[in-house]
Amino acid sequence: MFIESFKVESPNVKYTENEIHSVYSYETTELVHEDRKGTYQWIVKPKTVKYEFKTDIHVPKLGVMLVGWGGNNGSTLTAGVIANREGISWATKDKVQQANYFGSLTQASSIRVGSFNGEEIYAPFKSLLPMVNPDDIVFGGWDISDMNLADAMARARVLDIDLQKQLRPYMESMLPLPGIYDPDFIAANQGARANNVIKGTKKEQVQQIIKDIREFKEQNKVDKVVVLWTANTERYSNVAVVDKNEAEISPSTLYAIACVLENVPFINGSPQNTFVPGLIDLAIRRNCLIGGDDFKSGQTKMKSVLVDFLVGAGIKPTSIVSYNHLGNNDGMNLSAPQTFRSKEISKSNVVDDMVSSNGILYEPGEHPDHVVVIKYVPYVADSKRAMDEYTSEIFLGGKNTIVMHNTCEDSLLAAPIILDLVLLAELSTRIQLKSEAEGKFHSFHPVATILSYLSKAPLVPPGTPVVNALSKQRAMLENILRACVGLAPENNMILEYK
Ligand code: NAI
Ligand code: DG6
Repeated sequence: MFIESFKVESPNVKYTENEIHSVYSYETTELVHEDRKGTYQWIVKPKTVKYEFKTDIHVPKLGVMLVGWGGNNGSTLTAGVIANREGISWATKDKVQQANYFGSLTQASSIRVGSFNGEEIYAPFKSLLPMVNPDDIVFGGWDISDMNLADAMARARVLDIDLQKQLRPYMESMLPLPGIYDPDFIAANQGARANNVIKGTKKEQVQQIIKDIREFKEQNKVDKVVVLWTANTERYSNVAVVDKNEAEISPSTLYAIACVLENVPFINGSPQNTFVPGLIDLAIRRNCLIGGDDFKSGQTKMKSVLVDFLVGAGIKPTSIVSYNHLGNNDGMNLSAPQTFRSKEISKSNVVDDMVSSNGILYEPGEHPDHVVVIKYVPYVADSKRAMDEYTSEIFLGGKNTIVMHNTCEDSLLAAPIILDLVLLAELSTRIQLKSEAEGKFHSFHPVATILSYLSKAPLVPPGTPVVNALSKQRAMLENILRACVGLAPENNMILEYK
């Protein structure tokens, strides 16, 4: 059964005018590694740590500024939110289609609340805590191409034409602000669209971005802004210093610096190393949320499910070959070796945690062969083809090969993920916590691991394990939000019926 909402009643949870306060018992383990007369032994000690969570329930008016607003993702997301807000429907060759938020974890997925009369009860994910309604987001942002958003939507060739016609009046007046352009960081083939760029030194460019954010906030009367990079994939950068105007500082890092200085959350949807060590330090010092990297939309999402299943079932993946072809501007940009390399790295590291979790299947340091190929084929436009071959060793030396072929508009997968990223980033800035050992409430660590489910290469604070397995990432996110309303983690034990 599906219910729309619920309220928790518990001595551990208090709802006030301003916040939800919960007291939470975190059941965990402490590991001790003991040397007993030359024989090492692992001792596992269950332990309970008391936490308190405080969630501010005032949902702000949210502004979202996209870097690369006029790209396929940026224009598709903006169009999709307007279509939902305006309740637009349109004719396709199959039926009359209503706008929806399918593909968004927060808007279109559910959580299990419990059992009632022998039936499982589910509620919308978004009913867990007060969240911004995506229909109310004000969009803005930057693009090195000056095309208005209606024309950008047409250029993207993603949405049905009847929908585009209805959206055009809403989007024609939306103009991206000039962006920071450095041809050294993206493919040379992008030069033709760079007609809307910020001049000046790197320091001046950062100052301009700060000014843009302030003006956007003021003009649109929004309470909070989140900035998200959905611009071209850049090549990896080396470490450098802004004040010296050093060439190695990428545009994405400059936007991120501006955001951190302005205490505006910044999320990186592309694979490059925007978050260089100095920037991570700055974000930690200023307690400003940063998150990324690279949207986990299709092939990688599948991989982080399938390899988790195989390794979890005691089956040994030995070769993973992932081939893609696509014909959108992202594909064109990725046809250059340096930008491809950034994507190759982020697509290739996604099975490491699963492989290292099973020492029965893999020797220390052993890895499956893992190859990623991306080709640019203009004709297929945004409709990306992803073909994957997984070969595994099974019982008694047998081999099992699974082949998948996926065809899908890339931007229709990415847009709802962008939405989740900004909604969850905003929500997480309203949550405070403290453990029994801590005197004062504090926010989550500024490096937002809570966003891992949505990222191909989750950025984590130094010394924190990286989790790629999709089910673990979802459980982490859901269980943290459940803790904020005093609900136990979903353990799937269903002991009531045993
Ligand atoms: P796109 O090429 O259509 O859009 C990127 C936009 O960024 C373009 O309009 C371009 O003019 C603009 N741009 C480039 N450099 C800029 C800068 N420095 N400042 C401001 N604007 C700039 O690409 P698309 O398809 O929208 O993808 C965007 C990014 O998201 C790419 O890096 C892609 O790899 C990444 N991504 C996409 C996924 C998907 O499923 N669509 C999944 C994972 C990542
Ligand atoms: C080629 O794969 C283009 C990329 O930008 C991808 O479309 C994007 O990173 C999505 O990747 P995945 O692996 O999540 O489907």
